[in-house]
Amino acid sequence: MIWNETKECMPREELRELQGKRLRKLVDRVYHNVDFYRKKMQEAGVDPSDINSVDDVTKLPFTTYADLRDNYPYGLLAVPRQQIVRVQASSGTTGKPKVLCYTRRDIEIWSECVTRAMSMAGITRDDIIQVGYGYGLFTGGLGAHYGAENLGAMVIPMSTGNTKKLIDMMIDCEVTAIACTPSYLLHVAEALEEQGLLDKIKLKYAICGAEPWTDEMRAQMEKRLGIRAYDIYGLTEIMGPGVACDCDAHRGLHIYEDHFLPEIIDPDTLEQKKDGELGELVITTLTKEGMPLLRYRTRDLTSLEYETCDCGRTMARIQRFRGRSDDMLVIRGVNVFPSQVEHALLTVAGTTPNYFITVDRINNNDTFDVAIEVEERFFSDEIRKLEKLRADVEDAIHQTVGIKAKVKLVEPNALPHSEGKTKHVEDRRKLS
Ligand code: DLL
Repeated sequence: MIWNETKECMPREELRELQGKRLRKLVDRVYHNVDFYRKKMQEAGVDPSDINSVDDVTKLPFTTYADLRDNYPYGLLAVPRQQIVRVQASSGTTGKPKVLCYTRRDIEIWSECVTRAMSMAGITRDDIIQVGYGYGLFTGGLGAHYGAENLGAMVIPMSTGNTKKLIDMMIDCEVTAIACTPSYLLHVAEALEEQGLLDKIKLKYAICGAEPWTDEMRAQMEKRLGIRAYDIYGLTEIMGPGVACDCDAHRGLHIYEDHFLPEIIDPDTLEQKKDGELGELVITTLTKEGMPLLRYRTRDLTSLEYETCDCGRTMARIQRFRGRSDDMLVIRGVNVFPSQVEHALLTVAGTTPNYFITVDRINNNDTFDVAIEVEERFFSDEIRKLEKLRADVEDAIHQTVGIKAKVKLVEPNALPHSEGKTKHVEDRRKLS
């Protein structure tokens, strides 16, 4: 079903006009209300009156994740603080999270985008949907929740961390749809198989995202669970889940272009790429009130296709993600920067900054291993001390990053060293 046909199937010329109108208003708003943007535009020699259509977007300055961090927490607000009704956040490269502030209208638009995504997946008000994304600062839980309620479906706010309860309620409450990370859904499928409960579930749809996944994973979950699975994309900085979602045609994720203006750029030259060419996805938030962003560099590498889809939607389609242009890892749906791990290690006495992270996907679960060189003396000490150090390091990483790593302590010089840039990460997951 198409939730908002007028918008989702709008002829492209009309859409471009709408985008142009919204872009003009947005630029005017940020220029007059956000010091950061006024300064940036002045430095770039652009005045709001220079923006007359979507094509003029290239005149505008980019916004990066570092800009958000430097203006933490309220520096980029475009409305008085009193108009903000919600804050969400996600982890950053250092201790400070990226914080996003929403007005009531922002929450309404976010909910509608998630509702559009759920409708695209075939979910209706008759469905019973379990939300298995984390509730809290992470946008997954509350984002999916509000979208499902807006649709009129019945929502079970499971959050994460209790698979047994999720399975019990899935069966008892006759759950028909689930929203969670793809790797977690495969974990649930395994648990159902092991317990011989597959024929007790009524599940029909899954809407999965927050981490990269593949067509093979989709095929597996569809076959094992007897469902249809859809991909949902989003990021905290822009809004949360529901920036884009794939339809039955599975030809890419439709981005809701009436709210988000996408571009693909070359991450080195910052020049716009042509339709269909691979590059970094950049998004301008056309309608956001609380913390609108001009040309936000997502760091996600992909391409855009514009021709009308078999489903009738005219909105551009984001193609398979090919990774990121920075060093951020998404492990079990959580954003992890190697610098955060380094940060955590430095808080534990006896460790050195020589570490190596290995990420893999085994039985559809992400593994997160950290090897770290520690001072020689620990190896001549009692085992108990070494074990205590290992537990302290695991604890420090968990506190900083939010997920558990398996830590291995190694002797000085056991890890590869280089004279140039030291490689700290190996991601063995085959996702593209
Ligand atoms: O992961 C929002 C979200 C929640 C999306 C639930 C979908 C479902 P962040 O924690 O800020 O927000 O992480 C955003 O995760 O830049 C991508 O690198 C990655 N990502 C998110 N969805 C997908 C997806 C949420 N469907 C970062 N496919 C993004 C591939 C994804 N990568």
